Amino acid sequence: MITLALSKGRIFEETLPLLKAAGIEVLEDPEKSRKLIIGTTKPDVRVVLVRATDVPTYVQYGGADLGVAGKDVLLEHGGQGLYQPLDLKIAKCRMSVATRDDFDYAAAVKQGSRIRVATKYTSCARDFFADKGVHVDVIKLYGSMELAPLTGLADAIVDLVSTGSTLKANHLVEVEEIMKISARLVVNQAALKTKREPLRQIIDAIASAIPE
Ligand code: PRT
Ligand code: MG
Repeated sequence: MITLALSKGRIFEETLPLLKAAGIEVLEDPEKSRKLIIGTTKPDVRVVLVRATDVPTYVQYGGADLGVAGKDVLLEHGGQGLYQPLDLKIAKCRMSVATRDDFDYAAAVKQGSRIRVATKYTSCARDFFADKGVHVDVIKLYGSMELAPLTGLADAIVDLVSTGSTLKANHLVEVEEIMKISARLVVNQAALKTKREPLRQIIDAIASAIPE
């Protein structure tokens, strides 16, 4: 049995065409069913539905043989025990610094002021500002980051941006891009040895279906 960990929402939706190319179709719609384990048209392949941030953990400890996770999630997890053979080029966005539109970020950086940064991505944020030589106090949040600059909790946030409409709706502006983000295929390193052939087949078929 091969177990693939996916998260509901955009990762699931955008992985479906890649699986189809590998001859794998899921037998249930996770938005309609409450099941957490879904069968596929390949009797020896099943999908488990987990939180996006739990995908690397499932694969690391062998709860799943492979999974799909955003680069943002993988960087925060650290990637231990994971083989990352493919950039799937799906669920694309960017990780950026954003502030209130009346906050002078460039001046704060130039003056060497301490900047308070609220984010779910504490590790990425610390690395980014350390590389720039900017002093920051990083505040860990689990969601609704946009609220932090509006309430005075923080001067800036580090969050994912795709269309920019969430920032705009909250009178925030993107002041610096940290990195481009897309989802990766991750594979348990031990499974890669014990289930070599079936995993190789799936990885190769998915590789040939990655969008440009
Ligand atoms: O939502 P939930 O709390 O269940 O979990 P999650 O947010 O971890 O999962 P999900 O499905 O929302 O995101 C899974 C992965 O999709 C992330 O890890 C990213 O790699 C990727 N991805 C791609 C995104 C976005 N685009 C994205 N736009 N993840 C989140 N967003 C959010 C962003 O955080 C912000 O709140 O969308 C909002 C911004 O979108 P725009 O279009 O308004 O700019
Ligand atoms: Mg989300």
